[in-house]
Amino acid sequence: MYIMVAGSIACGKTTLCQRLAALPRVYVKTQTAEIIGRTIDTPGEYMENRTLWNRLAVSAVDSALVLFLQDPVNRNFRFSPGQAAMFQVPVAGVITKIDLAGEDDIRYAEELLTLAGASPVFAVSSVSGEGMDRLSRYIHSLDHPACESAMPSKRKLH
Ligand SMILES: Nc1nc2c(ncn2[C@@H]2O[C@H](COP(=O)(O)OP(=O)(O)OP(=O)(O)O)[C@@H](O)[C@H]2O)c(=O)[nH]1
Ligand SMILES: [Mg+2]
Repeated sequence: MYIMVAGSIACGKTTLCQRLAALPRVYVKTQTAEIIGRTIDTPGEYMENRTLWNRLAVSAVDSALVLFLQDPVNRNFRFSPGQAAMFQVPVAGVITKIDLAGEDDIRYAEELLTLAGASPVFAVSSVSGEGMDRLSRYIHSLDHPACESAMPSKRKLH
């Protein structure tokens, strides 16, 4: 099963997908939903334009997990409160670009993702790799439910 990645334009979705797939970081503007490794990368337009939300719902059908991404530096919040409820699968949050962000930015992004209904919330940099191990462990724990103790508790920033 796939992991679908959603969030505003330029919040870091493709870069995170490349990092999770251990691919080189190459900038490409995402034009349509596409598979990168085991992720389904989506264009930011799908989240920013409500009339395209049905495309997110369709891409999520083949997914075991949805990740809501939030750029902490550009406080361009496009999720609606409780939006995670539109998906039938768990929705976790990922604060991206933490190599560029201050503590206040990161806290604010965590609040926004929590408001959108994402839990737990991770904080990563797809450039430096900071925080990627925790996110990878979480994904692994969903693949192998017996490793439940490896799962972070809810509402805690990882
Ligand atoms: N410093 C830093 N830059 C990042 C990080 N993640 C992404 N970027 C940069 O942010 C810009 C946008 O990243 P993308 O991954 O293409 O963003 P996206 O969400 O896929 O954007 P769309 O496809 O347009 O929706 C690029 O210049 C990336 O190099 C990060 O963790 N740290
Ligand atoms: Mg992209």
